Amino acid sequence: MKLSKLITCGFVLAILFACDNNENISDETLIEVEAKAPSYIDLGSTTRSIRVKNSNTLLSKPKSPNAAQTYKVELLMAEYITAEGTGEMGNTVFFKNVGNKQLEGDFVPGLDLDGTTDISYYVDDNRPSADLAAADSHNAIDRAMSTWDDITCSDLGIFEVPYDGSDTGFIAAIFNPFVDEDLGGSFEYISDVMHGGWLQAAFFDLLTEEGDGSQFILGATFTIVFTDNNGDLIDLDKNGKFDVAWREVYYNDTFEWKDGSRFDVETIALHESGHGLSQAHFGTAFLSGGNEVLHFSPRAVMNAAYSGVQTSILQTDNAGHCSNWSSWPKN
Ligand SMILES: [Ca+2]
Ligand SMILES: [Ca+2]
Ligand SMILES: [Zn+2]
Repeated sequence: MKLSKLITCGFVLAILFACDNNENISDETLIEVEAKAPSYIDLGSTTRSIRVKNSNTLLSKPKSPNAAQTYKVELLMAEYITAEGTGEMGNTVFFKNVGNKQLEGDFVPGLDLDGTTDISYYVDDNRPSADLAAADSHNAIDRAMSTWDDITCSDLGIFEVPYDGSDTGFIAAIFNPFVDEDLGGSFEYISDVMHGGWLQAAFFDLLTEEGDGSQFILGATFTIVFTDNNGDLIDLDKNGKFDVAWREVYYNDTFEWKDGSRFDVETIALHESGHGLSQAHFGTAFLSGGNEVLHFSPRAVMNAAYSGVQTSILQTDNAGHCSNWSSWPKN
């Protein structure tokens, strides 16, 4: 090994492993991959009025207990995770031109469309992957939601809205005019975190400026936020984050999905549900010479690329979750 390479390796490995012996990649040059700046995709106006029953929020009081309330919402952003061998790293895409104010979103107590500060989720079995029975994917997503619910610093009371066969997906409905196939969907609120199922390449291609997103995006979580009558986004609790109405998760059926091995549904569902619960990507990525494989330091569920089956929460995931949720619903 040349001295220069030795120095480079030693330096990078010192960051990565604090000089631990690492037999697997110690002989490779690791190059830090800089996170890309968020991109902006123009889908035109995504603002829609939605009608929600049984919701009593700070924005709308029902005249009678069961009266439907009207809210204005729109698509703010998406975060996507990539397959590890593609050399591409996950990124954030904005659909609302917010200039330099690229703020993220967060749930607000008192703006609960399901009428409770507990976190509801739904799994739409209408869009299964080509590779697994809908029940197997559904169970994997249930396990992922339970894993987040089991974190002891928070009390989210995560509960499932039972699948009822209805045509769900605000995001699917928003993207429908831009693709040839019918994505289904409806401009409706179903739950705080909605797992909308598996979609084809054309949908994921729309998530990158180059139109090639389906080649490396495994899954994406979309943040839908409240907007006022002027079309301005709301930050009712003034915490510097746009107020989230709900989030939707979609999985890329271009890849082969598995239950327990690459690409593992529970692993990606755990990552996407982390976004569903307002966590951003975490960890510095390194590319090892020659094989386009990304390594992360520290390893976390919220790393921006898939790097093997990971169905438990790691330290930084736990810390990020707790800083966001430990005082919920008192913010
Ligand atoms: Ca809720
Ligand atoms: Ca806010
Ligand atoms: Zn992600």
